[in-house]
Amino acid sequence: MNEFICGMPKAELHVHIEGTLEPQLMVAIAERNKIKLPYKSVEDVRRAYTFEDLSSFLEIYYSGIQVLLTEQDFYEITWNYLKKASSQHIRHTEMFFDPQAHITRGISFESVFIGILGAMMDGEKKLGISARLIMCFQRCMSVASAMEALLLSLPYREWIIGVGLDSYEVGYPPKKFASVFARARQEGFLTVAHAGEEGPSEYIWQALHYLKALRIDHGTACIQDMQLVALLKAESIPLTVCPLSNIKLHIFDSLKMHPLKKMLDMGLHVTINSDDPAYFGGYINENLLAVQEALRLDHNDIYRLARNSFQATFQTAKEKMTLL
Ligand code: ES4
Ligand code: ZN
Repeated sequence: MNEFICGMPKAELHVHIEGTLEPQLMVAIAERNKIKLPYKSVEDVRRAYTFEDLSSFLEIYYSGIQVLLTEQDFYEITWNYLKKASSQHIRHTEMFFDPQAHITRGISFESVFIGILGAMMDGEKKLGISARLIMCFQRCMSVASAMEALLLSLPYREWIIGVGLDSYEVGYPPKKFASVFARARQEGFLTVAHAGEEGPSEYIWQALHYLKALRIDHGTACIQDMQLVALLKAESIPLTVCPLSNIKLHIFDSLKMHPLKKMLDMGLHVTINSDDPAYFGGYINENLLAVQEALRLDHNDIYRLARNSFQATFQTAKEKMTLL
């Protein structure tokens, strides 16, 4: 079973590039950029990675991001992730990045984007992995700030497949960003949104209705609302579930309590993803291995998860053929 899980081709649809910054690379980049970290060693960084909830995680995550200054830094984190992804038999990945977290620190959109794009091109050429980018707006920031990021991205539109919504969830309903998402759709971006991670199922309704999200990131709160489950099934909306993330952020008490198997059995289009692998203790294979064991998934379940991951990509039917 473990070989089957690790060796099968898969797609990853929910990973934050900034969340792949491993402690070792964080320390190395901090040294190069002459930034003083609040940690004494790599072990010290790892020890800081215990979280009570989404907010306490995001504080650490945004503080880690501060070491990223140059195009080279963005190239390196992306390249590191793509090497790791390829070693785990990920054939295709759709990666989030958080431009506002960098622009607000005085870093140009261009440095962030060009660094990431360079690694994506090398990934395609040297590793044979196909990678796409989704730009996330931070829901805790203003609509004007999101619109500013959207406008800055327009010169690079052909290399950014979609827009998403992330960061602090409770108290920040998706509805607020309807106008930004409408503009993004007009400009040709596809749309996704984090919803129903820590927040209520109502936010999933809103993401579908007001943002026209084509996929929901996390979305586990849907199981509290059977009408919503029926809609997600009827419309085949993929849910990009991140089990280790959910446990680290105490969304569920343990993997055994995770609703993934229930969601599969209800016929929902779920996929498994790593979210912020450097912070949550595992990449995609570790997530799959952990849920397989905790929820006693069989070969059929695992196969469905992998098949779902390819079906849910933003690749065209023709492009999908080349991934398998
Ligand atoms: C995130 Cl786990 C999670 N949730 C929401 N926003 C995020 N950004 C990075 N990781
Ligand atoms: Zn996420």
